[in-house]
Amino acid sequence: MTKPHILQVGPYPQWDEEPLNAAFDVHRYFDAADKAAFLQTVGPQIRGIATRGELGANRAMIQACPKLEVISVYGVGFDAVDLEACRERGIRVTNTPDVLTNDVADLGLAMMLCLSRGMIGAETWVRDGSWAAKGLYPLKRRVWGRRAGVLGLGRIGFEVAKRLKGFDMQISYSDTGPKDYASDMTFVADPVELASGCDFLFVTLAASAATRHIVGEKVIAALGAEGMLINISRASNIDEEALLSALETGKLGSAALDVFEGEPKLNPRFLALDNVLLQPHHASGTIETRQAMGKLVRDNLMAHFAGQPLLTPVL
Ligand code: 8YV
Repeated sequence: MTKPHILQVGPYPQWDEEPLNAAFDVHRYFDAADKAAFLQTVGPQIRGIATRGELGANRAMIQACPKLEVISVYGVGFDAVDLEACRERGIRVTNTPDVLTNDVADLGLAMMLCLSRGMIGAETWVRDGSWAAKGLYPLKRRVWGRRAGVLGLGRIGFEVAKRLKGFDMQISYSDTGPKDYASDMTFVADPVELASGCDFLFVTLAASAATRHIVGEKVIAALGAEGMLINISRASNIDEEALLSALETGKLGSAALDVFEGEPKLNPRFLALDNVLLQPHHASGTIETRQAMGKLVRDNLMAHFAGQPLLTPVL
């Protein structure tokens, strides 16, 4: 029996490549020198797309595949998939929620601790001889017992809040409405008010056109010169120009960022700042989690082509 033709938009670890190629006839979009020509050639036979959260599938790619039935996203964020284009043709969409939730929350907490306690600088202080030459490392700021805000109390935001409780922090959150599973936290409807009442603001909400720049100049100013912004969602949730300006002028104390506009080519202004922690979009980047994500991508595709229910449908 012929294997379904799949367009693979971005690279996966080798442990995913083998089973994906065993189950499907895979066409590697990311290897093509002329991607438009490649799509024109292979698009007519493509029945499924295997993509990554940050790569998605835009309308042009979807339209180049007239037989497309399903898009499987390696990641929980599906904001880079043109859902409207999928709805118009009844194309199914899946993602990989839950399997990555805890890793992403773990890295969010690690970023807060690492930046607040100055761990990157402290490592250099030891390695470059400063400790011996200059003495004690400069004092930094504590985390435990201070105030944390979570913007978006979905799967990842809830796990972040759960971890924050372990630091005896005062936790508030903002979402579309109060959550019955968060009775021990304070609901704050307005993100500006949320930011004004916390020292650490976690941005954890799913990105969409509705959330674009939800963290703008007013939220950033409300977080203020003593505040830290931690973004483990999508860059589009933050007005990056306002963020950079506030970090450069000291209107915002610091930021720990795992995602950037134009990544991996982030704005060079970030590289000149000493009040940021920069991470390469790897909040879910552990062997265990990425193996689970890759399997879920394949299992969704195989379920679709076997006429079985999708495991984690978005659309
Ligand atoms: C993924 C992410 O690891 O889950 C998402 O949406 O952005 C990351 O956690 C990434 O999409 C993999 O390419």
